[in-house]
Amino acid sequence: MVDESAAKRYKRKTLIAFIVFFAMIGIAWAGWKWLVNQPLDNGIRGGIQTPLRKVLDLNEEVYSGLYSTKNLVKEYPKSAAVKKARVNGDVGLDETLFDTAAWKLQVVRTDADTLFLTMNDIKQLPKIDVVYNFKCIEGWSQITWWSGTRFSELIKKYSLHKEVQMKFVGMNTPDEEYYVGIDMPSIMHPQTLLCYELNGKPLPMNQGYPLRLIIPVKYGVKHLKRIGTISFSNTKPPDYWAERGYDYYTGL
Ligand SMILES: Nc1nc2c(c(=O)[nH]1)N[C@H]1C(S)=C(S)[C@@H](COP(=O)(O)O)O[C@H]1N2
Ligand SMILES: [Mo]
Repeated sequence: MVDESAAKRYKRKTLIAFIVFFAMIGIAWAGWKWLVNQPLDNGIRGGIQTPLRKVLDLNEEVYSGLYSTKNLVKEYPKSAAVKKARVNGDVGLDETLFDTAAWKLQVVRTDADTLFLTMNDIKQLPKIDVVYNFKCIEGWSQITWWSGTRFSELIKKYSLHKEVQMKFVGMNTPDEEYYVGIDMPSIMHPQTLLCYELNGKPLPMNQGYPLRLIIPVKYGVKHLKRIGTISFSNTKPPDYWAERGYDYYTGL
């Protein structure tokens, strides 16, 4: 008698456990189904579902809000810099298509008149060195020594007052294959350089000759090599790696 009811209870419990178990699987499956069926955000390649993108955007807002331009990235003595800096990423750097002699930096002003600057124009601006720990998102870092002029000197020298009121700066390689978007506080940061020297010598071709961006407050992806065009906008300019699923700001 006693055994029988115990067995019955046991059977019922097992049944309930099974029902709950399968219900959970059902819920998880339905949730997953829902997520994967959500529209993708506008990424070119690895686009992600909009609910996931919303979480990423929220993270970005939190971090860019915490980030302060008053903070300087740690600097090192020149002697601490690597003699042979690692080369990474060659999008937009096809040498066979690049006319070194014809290169000019194009600065597109908001009223649509474009400045064309030579390397000589840029070298007239105050020159500084920045020695810092360059970090790539792929998981390597190294201390490197760069020289050039602060981005903010360009703004000052060419009276880009209207432009600096904008929220973002966009940069492209001359062939427009690689491009980045940078928030104004980061591009105006005192350690952000229009850079033309590495270890005291002109930039090598594969590291962005004649002019590249050095932006210590960001990961490597934002350090566009071989600047062709600079533009200003209130909306996020297209960004090569953001379109491939990376965080837009990639701040440190
Ligand atoms: N034009 C261009 N700039 C670029 C890239 C690229 O592929 N093309 N890669 C970026 C990435 S991911 C990194 S880590 C740095 C590497 O700079 P380095 O080659 O001087 O080490 O350049 C950035 N700038
Ligand atoms: Mo990188």
